[in-house]
Amino acid sequence: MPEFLAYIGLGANLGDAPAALRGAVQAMEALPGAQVLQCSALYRSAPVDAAGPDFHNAVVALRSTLAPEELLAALQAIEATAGRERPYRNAPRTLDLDILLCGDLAISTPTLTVPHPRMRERAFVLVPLAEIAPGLVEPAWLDAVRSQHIERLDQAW
Ligand code: A4P
Ligand code: MG
Repeated sequence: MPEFLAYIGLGANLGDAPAALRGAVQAMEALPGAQVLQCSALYRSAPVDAAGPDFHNAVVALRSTLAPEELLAALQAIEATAGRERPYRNAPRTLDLDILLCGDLAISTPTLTVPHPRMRERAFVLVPLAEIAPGLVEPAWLDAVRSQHIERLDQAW
């Protein structure tokens, strides 16, 4: 598999969410076949199409020599280690790792859709993604999600 640059969206709104996101970055750094290149700041955001407490969100860029489906499996294993349960769609979660982009690949299989089908509707994805990869986010997309509350946290993480 040729290597590609993947962008991963991280989110959590149960338990110690910043610690869960930190642990996820460390686990991604430890993956054979993936190398974390960039991390956005940590953001706090109001739930979108979901219930429960505010989320913490971030986006990381990683170079992957894993195939996209292998990367998805590795990310799901990291979610499972963080105690992720799936009682229902969009339930509050200890850790959610979504593949946003895999280079310029377009993927549509029963288990993986890339680009992530809902990324353009979500400030909690677009704002941190624009921070580390401004060229990938069109100003009009950011404009369209302006009403979604998101706050950049200054804390190191
Ligand atoms: N799947 C397909 N494509 C992908 C992809 N590109 N990346 C499949 C990851 N997974 C992908 O995901 C369900 C199935 O999607 C997986 O088994 C995989 O085969 P899931 O994480 O188990 O379920 P989910 O969380 O209910 O779905 P998903 O897609 O993660 O939810 P969303 O739509 O991303 O929404 N509000 C704020 N403020 N911050 C958030 O982080 N997150 C959500 C989750 C809703 N509201 C939020 C936030
Ligand atoms: Mg997910």
